[in-house]
Amino acid sequence: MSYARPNDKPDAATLIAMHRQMLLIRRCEERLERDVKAGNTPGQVHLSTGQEAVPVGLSAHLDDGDKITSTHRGHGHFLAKGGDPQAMFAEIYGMAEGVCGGMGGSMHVADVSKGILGANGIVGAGLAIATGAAFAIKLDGSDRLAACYFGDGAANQGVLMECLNIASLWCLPLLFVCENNGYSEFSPSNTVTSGLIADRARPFGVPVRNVDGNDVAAVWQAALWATDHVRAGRGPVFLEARTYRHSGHFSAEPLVLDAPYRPAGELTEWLQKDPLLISARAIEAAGHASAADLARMDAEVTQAVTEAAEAGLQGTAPAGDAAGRLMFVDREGNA
Ligand SMILES: Cc1ncc(C[n+]2csc(CCOP(=O)(O)OP(=O)(O)O)c2C)c(N)n1
Repeated sequence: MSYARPNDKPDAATLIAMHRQMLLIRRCEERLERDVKAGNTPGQVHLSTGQEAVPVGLSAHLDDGDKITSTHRGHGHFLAKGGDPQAMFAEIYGMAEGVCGGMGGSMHVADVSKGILGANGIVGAGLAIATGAAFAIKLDGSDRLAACYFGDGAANQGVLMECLNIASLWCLPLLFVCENNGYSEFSPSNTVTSGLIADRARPFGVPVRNVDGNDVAAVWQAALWATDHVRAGRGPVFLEARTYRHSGHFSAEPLVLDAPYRPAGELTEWLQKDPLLISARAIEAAGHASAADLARMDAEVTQAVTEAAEAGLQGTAPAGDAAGRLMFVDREGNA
C-alpha cells in the first residue's frame, strides 16, 4: 500500500501563504545580520538564508501538537513552525521578554507550546531528542509526529544510526529531515561525507525520498507523503532536501560573495535558484498573484519584521538571578 499522493499539489492559497512565510524568514534573518554588525546581539548567529523552503514546505503539514527539533541554524525552523518573531528577536538580543527569557539566544530558540523543542548547538543532538519525542507520542497513542532537522554534517554522527535503528524497530512517528546544503562549516560535503546521505536510512528499512530543497512546492509534496506515512503508523521516513546557504557558516565569517572554501561562481549559480525566486515565478506563472502583489506582500512583511525587531530591542535585561532560578527546581518542581 502506498501513501504517496503524487498528484496532490499545494493550492493557490497554500503557495501564497508559503511564499509569505519564506519572506518572513528571509527578512528576519537579513535584519539579524544587520543587528550583529550593529552590536545588538550578545553573540553570533547562523543564518539559513537560501534554505527557507525546507521548513516552510514541511511546516504546512504540521500543527502545534507536532514536535520539531532544530539545529544551530534554527531561525527558519522556529518561524516556519509558528514561533513568534518578536519573541525570537528579543531572545536573540538577550532580553527577558525573549521566548526563553533571554537565556538561550539564537542557538536555543524554543517554544514548547508550539511544539518547537529547541535549536541546538550540538551537531546531531536534535536527532536523539526528536526520537524521544516520537517515543512519547507513540506511548500517548496520538496521531502526532516528531520531525528532526539536521544538516549533512550531522549525517556523519553515530547518533543518526542509533536513532534510525530504534525508530524503525519501534515504528516511531518520526520524520528525519536532512537539510543538505553542501557544507559542514567550511568543509565541502565531498571532503567529509562518503556515499549518499539518504542511503544511510535504507539498511534500517526506513523509506527515503530526495527532494529539491529550494522548491517549496516540491518540499510540500514530499512532506505530504512523509507525514501521511508517519501519521498512518507506518514508522519513520527520511527526507533529504538539497539546498544551499547563501550566507557564510556564521555571522563572524567575512561575508564575501564567494568565500574561499566555495568554488568561484557557485553562490551566484545558487542565487539563480533562490527559493523565493522559484516560488514567485510559480505563483505568477499560475496567475495566483502578480509581481506587484508579491512586492506589496514583501513590503508588508518587511514592515512587520522591522516592528518586531524594534519592539524586541525595547526589552529589559533578565534579572541577575534568572539563570539560577531556571536551572534549579525544588522537589515540587517550583523554580
Ligand atoms: C558535536 C559537535 N561537533 C562539532 C561541532 C562544531 N560544528 C558546529 S556547526 C558544524 C557543521 C555542521 O554542519 P551541518 O550539520 O551540515 O549543518 P550546517 O552548518 O551546514 O547547517 C560543526 C562541525 C558542534 N557544534 N557539535
